[in-house]
Amino acid sequence: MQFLDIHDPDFEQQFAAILARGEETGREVEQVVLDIIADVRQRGDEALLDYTRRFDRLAVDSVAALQVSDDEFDYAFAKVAADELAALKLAVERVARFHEKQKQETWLSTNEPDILLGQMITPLERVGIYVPGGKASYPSSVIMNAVPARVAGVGEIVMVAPTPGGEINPHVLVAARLAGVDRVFRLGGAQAVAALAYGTATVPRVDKITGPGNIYVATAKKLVFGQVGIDMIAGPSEILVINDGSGNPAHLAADLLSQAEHDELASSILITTDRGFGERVAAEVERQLAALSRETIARKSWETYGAVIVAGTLEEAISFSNRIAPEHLELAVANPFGILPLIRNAGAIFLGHFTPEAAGDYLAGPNHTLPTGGTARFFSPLSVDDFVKKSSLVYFSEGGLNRLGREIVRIAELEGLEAHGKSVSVRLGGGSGVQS
Ligand code: HSO
Ligand code: ZN
Repeated sequence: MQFLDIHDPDFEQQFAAILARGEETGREVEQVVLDIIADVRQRGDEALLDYTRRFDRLAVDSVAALQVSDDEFDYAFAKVAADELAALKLAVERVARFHEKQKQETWLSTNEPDILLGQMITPLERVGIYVPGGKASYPSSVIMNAVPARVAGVGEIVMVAPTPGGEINPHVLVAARLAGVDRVFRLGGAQAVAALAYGTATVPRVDKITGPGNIYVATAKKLVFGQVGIDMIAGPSEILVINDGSGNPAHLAADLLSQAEHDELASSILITTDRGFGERVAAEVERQLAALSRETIARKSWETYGAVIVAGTLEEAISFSNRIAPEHLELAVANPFGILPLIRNAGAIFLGHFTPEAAGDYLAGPNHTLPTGGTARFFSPLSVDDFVKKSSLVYFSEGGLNRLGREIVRIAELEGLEAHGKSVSVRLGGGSGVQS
């Protein structure tokens, strides 16, 4: 952890390493992924079986056998405790309710005579959700990806998850069912992304792929973009906490660690106007770290990419935050709503001393798939918008075309596009325009 002062002449330099995290480029990864995509396009299911045997140590003789059966779903439900099921159900309900509010309606404006203009909203037909295997296999991420798709009205939600050795996390399956996932395949890595992007005999081609994954998955998503839509390329998670000396250092230390435990590359930063408070938080982090089950990951993250920064004023802290554009921003100050209008860039904003980020990670309602690495400057959280598309609607009656036709022809002429102009002028000037 670095203990920094924003007024230190070396501050920018000291902070640079934290900003640069996770920036290593994966040229070799890209080549490996390109080869896998080409192979899946060419050999389809056969290639999927080969890679799944090789990378996931799972040997079956058809991709259909990789699809999770109803019996397996039943078995998963039987394994999940009643209170766990209740918590997951509550999360699905709350996340669905929040995302319902994001829905946009098709509209048609009629405020001009003879002309109707509008925008039609159509859900995507089929989407694919990637769920990582291993330690980052989170039921909450299944909910955060599938629920907005369902609320948007997506026709079919296909989920893929690597299952080394065949084991699939029962909570992930239960979350998938509760959130409205239609089919689950035990597939992962670049091969799963390629299968969803291009389709194979067994895996259906989707219109968009969302969900987090390792560097191979992220690279594959980038490479298939254009063939399909993708959500965003998520980098390592981060939190920035703005503090004015109010609140409890132990609480803020716990918040910083909740992000640090995700990943060695995660970054947790406190910026406070109160040096003494900052010191107490740093000491608390040390104390709490020792008791964490994921101490090794959290400690590595905190030591490498953690920081406590002392700022002169809250305004200074806020302008630093706006520059960082954090994925998660906690306003751990006495009057969070008072400073909210000054915040410009942040994926999700948690207001006040009783709103730990974890509330938003799980069930407050908003999505936990958020722009990372400063991309909150121009990206938004995953939402219903990611699962619909818009079509523009244009209707001119004959009167409408007569009214605007001359100007259309003018612009066509100035662009030297004669046929464009003619497609209008042949219709202008009286009668129905229909030649008999
Ligand atoms: N904080 C993570 C999401 C998550 N937390 C999943 C717990 N499970 C990235 O925003
Ligand atoms: Zn989290």
